[in-house]
Amino acid sequence: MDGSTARTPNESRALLQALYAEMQPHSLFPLWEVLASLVTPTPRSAARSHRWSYGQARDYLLRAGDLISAEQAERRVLILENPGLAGSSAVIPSLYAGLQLILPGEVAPCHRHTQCALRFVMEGDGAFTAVDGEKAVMRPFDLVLTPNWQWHDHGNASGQPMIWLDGLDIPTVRFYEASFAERLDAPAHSESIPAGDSLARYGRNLRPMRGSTTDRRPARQPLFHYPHAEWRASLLALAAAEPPDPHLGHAMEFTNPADGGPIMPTIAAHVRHLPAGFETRPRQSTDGTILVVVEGHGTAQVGGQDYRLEERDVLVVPSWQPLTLAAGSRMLLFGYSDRAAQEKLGLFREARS
Ligand code: GTQ
Repeated sequence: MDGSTARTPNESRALLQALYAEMQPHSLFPLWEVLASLVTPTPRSAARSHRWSYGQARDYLLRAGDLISAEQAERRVLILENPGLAGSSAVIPSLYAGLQLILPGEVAPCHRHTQCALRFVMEGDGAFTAVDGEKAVMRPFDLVLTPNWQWHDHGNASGQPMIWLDGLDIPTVRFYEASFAERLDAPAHSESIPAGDSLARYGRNLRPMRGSTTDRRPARQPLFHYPHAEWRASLLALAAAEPPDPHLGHAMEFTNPADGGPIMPTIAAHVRHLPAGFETRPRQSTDGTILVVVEGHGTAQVGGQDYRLEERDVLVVPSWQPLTLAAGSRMLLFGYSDRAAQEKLGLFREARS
């Protein structure tokens, strides 16, 4: 018997509702009620675009600096939480951003975790991050990595506060439920290797000969310091040689010298140059991106929202929201995103108009 044709639509609806109610206690649900919201034709992000004014965040961070030490806090950081992702500590669904302060004489104790991290220096000069006992002395707008499961501590022997932006894959690791972390018994790792050693060994298109006893760093992540002086010179040389890409301006990605790919397995990072007066064409991409203004000022439009951008401001651009940037003066920007993970998963897409 064909039961469905014998019923009115209202009867069918009521029977379905009764069926759902019976199934629910057994953790069973009808896909057809939710399919359209699960498999969307284009990305739907709960994340919102947002700009953090650096000056405002800095004031709050310095006030926290008066009230809690880096040692007490383990990491003294203000989280840049996306206003559309309340309670998640995430800046986009897959990534985290925070502003970390280390005052003169302080140490953020040594630990390691399965989350990988990048640091982008916002201000201060001469504090350090040590990775597996090797210090990288940090200068403004340097990029420093702490690849996953490597011991790291931070310290500041300079006379000024240092503030940097932390970019971690905390939400990605949470999604995979793969977080492990431990503290070292000592506050700092023994300093077995001279500061800057990895940069000299692996950062100049050279490496200790494979198989030699001096090939020391983990093979897959040999380099963890990308100084501002170096990336800026490369970017400006590119800018002097060619007109900008209409959608990106002049843009260069930081690479892992081991394989030429992104800097870490989950996070990609890049820098951009926009000539004064240049306006990019709109571009969408699936990788939610965090941008930092390094030099200059301008405006951004993200999915129809307008933002003014000043030096050191931080802007988050969620997945698939069209972005245009307009440079009021020559602009240099740093950005990081989850493109590295998305490319491995075959998910990354962009659209240019
Ligand atoms: O410096 O290791 O912003 O473990 C969040 C978690 C920084 C760090 C953060 C961390 C760190």
